[in-house]
Amino acid sequence: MNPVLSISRRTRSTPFTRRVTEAGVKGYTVYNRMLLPTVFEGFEEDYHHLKKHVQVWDVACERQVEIKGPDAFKLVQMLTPRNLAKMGEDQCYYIPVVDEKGGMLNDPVAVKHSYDRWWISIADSDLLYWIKGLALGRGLNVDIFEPDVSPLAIQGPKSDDLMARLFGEDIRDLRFFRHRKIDFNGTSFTVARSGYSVQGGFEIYVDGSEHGEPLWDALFEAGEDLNVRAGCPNLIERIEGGLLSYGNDMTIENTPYEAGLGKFCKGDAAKGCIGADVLQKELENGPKRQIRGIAISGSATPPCRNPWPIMSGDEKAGQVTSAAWSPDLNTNVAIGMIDKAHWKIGNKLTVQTPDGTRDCEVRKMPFI
Ligand code: THG
Repeated sequence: MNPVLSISRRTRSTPFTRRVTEAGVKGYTVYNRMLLPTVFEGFEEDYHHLKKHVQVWDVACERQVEIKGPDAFKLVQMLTPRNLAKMGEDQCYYIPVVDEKGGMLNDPVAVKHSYDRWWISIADSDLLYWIKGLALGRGLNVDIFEPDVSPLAIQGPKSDDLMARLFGEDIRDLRFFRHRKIDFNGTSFTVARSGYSVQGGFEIYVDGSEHGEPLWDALFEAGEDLNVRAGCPNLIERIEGGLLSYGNDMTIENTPYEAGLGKFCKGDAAKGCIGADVLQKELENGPKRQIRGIAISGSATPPCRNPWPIMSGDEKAGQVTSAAWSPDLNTNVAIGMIDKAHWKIGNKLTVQTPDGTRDCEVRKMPFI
């Protein structure tokens, strides 16, 4: 028997899990202690469909940490070196979140509703506890909790068509990483043009679990002739697109500069940020290693479950943390962290995969 994931209360189901099961989900991972589908037809079938049509993704596991109260702005700025001063009330920002040593704790999307009300749409780590701890320790006047809000992503080139059918033509005008309200069955949801693919699309923040199935059903009814399918973040597509996975491609051991997120730490980087001084030093000295794309030669590699050493002769040069066969690029694409001496684009190195040593080459990210 193949290993299976035993599902219980701890591995939380989502407002969409019943529909996802009916759609024939073939694999799950656990993310923020919640089910996250990983494959439906197959990684390659899902990939081709995502690039051509439109998919509906249960990404409820991107949980929200709501921060509400007079000190909300101050607290969110303490979390990140990204400068939030000019952020509008219709904007989302991708923000590195760091600890006092500049180590990455998460890489969420911050959704600003107003100066005193924010959602932090988190990647896979227990950020709620860090935020509550900071607020308590600094005596801030805020409420911090996980609301009953579950993102549902509409991704792929036909997302605009599908969304326009349900929510009106105006939705096409929504800009990247901006959000607005849409009406559904007499309730109102926040929707943003965002999502964990580079095919374009939207994320609907479904506020109230009871709305999950009605919204899912409406999307599938409206999109039948668009070939809408249930989908999920696709390993191949997200590596090609250079989208990072917290816990895989970077951890608390890495600074945002190492993770290649330096462009989000610019400016008079957020004086209020915990770890700002350490990051300033790292900016002056430069990181010792950094995220790179890596093309790995040969036929399809196995999945990367543990980091694979990257070698320059007998010397360790870094590690690969995500890898997949790319049908469109006709090579294995990978994401890894490479030491400064070896990180130049075009450098030829080797990588120790579970089925042997392969040649590899440092590439620009995103691949596509
Ligand atoms: N959507 C929402 N919440 C999330 C994710 C999401 N939380 C968890 C996880 N994904 C966080 N990680 C990422 C990683 C990359 C991006 C978004 C969330 C992303 N990056 C673009 C890029 O790097 O090209 C754009 C960044 C920008 O320009 O601001 O979209 O997917 N709700």
